[in-house]
Amino acid sequence: MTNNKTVLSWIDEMAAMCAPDKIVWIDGSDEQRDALRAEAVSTGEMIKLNQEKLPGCYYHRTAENDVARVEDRTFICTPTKEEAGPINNWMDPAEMYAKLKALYKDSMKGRTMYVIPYSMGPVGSPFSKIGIELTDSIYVVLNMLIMTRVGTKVMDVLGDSPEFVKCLHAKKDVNPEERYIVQFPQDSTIWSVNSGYGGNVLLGKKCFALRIASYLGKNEGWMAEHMLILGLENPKGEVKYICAAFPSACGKTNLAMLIPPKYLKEKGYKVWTVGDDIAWLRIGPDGRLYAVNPEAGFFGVAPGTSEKTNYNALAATKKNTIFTNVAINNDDMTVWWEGLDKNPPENATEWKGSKVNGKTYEGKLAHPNSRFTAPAVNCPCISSEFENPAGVPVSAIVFGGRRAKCAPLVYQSRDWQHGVFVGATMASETTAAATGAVGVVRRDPMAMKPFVGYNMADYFAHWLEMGKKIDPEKAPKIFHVNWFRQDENGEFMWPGFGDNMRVLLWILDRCEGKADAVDSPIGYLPKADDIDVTDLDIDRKTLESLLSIDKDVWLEDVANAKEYFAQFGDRLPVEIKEELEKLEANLKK
Ligand code: OXD
Ligand code: MN
Repeated sequence: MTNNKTVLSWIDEMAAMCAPDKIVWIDGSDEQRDALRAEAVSTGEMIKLNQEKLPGCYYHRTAENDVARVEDRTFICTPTKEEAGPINNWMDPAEMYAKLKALYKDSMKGRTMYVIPYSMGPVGSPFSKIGIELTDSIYVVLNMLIMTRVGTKVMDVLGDSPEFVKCLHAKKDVNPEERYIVQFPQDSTIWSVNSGYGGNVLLGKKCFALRIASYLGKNEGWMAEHMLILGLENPKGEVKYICAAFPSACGKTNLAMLIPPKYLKEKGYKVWTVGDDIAWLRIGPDGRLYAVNPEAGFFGVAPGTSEKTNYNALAATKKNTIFTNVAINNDDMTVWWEGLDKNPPENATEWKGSKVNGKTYEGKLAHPNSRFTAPAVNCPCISSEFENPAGVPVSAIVFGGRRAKCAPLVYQSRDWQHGVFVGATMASETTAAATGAVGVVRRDPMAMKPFVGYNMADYFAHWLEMGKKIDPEKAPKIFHVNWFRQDENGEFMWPGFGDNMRVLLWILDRCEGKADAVDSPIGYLPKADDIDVTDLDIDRKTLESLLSIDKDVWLEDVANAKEYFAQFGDRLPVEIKEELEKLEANLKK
């Protein structure tokens, strides 16, 4: 497929270490994909689902000890510990390479090494980057074919260039004690061993598109962010784009595929999905910020996904989808998970593989982190700009988290620097609803805590730098939202889901200078009258309370943030420190 010397000598070196029986290049053709599906079914690696109800859909079960990303075994191996920063695991690169080489040695004996050339972002777009993943897992190949753009066309674009991310994955015996997910940012290299679970082995996603890409972005003047991208179309047919970052389990996929409330739908409002997890952001020739989704599919959490909660995501899983660790309905070989409907299959196989009566089974039929890998093109609301190599212009950036008491429904930062501070202080809480206690705060700057490929303090500095390069007239406005505010009884005050559109409309009105706001110690708050509550069962008092701030709660949060920032020492940009001091002073006024 290629004469690229760097590629060929790297593959030779990796093959000499892993000792596969054969090497197979993945060309991106349907024929090869179909043959691999058949082979995986013949060995039991995949199970064929009902091809009439779910055409092209397959099932895979991972090892019980291998069902999620493993943050404690994920490393950023920069030459010095300081470059990786205080919140990443670090090991000296030479030491880590030596350790892993011993694990990879002969790991593919009797197996096939697949070579997957892939593009993150539309093939050939100036936004895009190329990776090559070597893996001994057909499951990985089939997932990569959905999640990225794969094959000969990618090698054609790469040509003789040595610029690609070198990704190596060996499944080995999935020993959790010897599981490593390792990024070497300076070498554009990712080594993953002893896992077969998505986030650890689909190396284009978190490892490349966030960790390695965030490092490349810092050096090259762009950004890789844990953000959804959506387009909101108004009745005049104008579409404005919003990028939003939320920690896991805060509804990113749901917001990206939102269905507007009935009265807005009738007026002609629509939402289009560009991406549900990752955004690559670059400054365009006109000085505006543009976003591309580097992925080609959705690797979504299945439980909780239903026609009601996310019609579009569910629709996307109806063909050419891989289901991992959900339950199987043996009567018709379809899939089921908690929250799909209220009708668990009687004749089920639960995620670990036992046959059970789903109606009386006490445990979970699907693993809480069970997933679907669905092609983005299946999504009914996929944006017409999804493949646009130039990306979409970003009007607003939204940060958010789960905050029972602290953050109001929405507020706007005063300017870019303040917006960066708002992102840097992002946090989410674990809930303790039973006792009514406020949960434990986990700080998760820009939702990048598990994904930043270098020192988080330098990452804040990079955000600040980017703000200086974007045309100030055209810079996205930065907001913070909280769909999870609770009342005294621990009840959610805001309905969420499709109704979040009402908040997005205020955000876009602010971007266009059409809506008013109240200045407050934390930033600009909406007036209750400016949030459209047509057809919504919410009283004025609740709405006002959603838009209020409790200074004592905020001062506690300031103290928590101060403690968090202290770990970055002198490396923390002064601007962040200044903003924190300003906030504290405002709250004490
Ligand atoms: C995540 C994911 O864990 O997208 O954030 O899978
Ligand atoms: Mn994610």
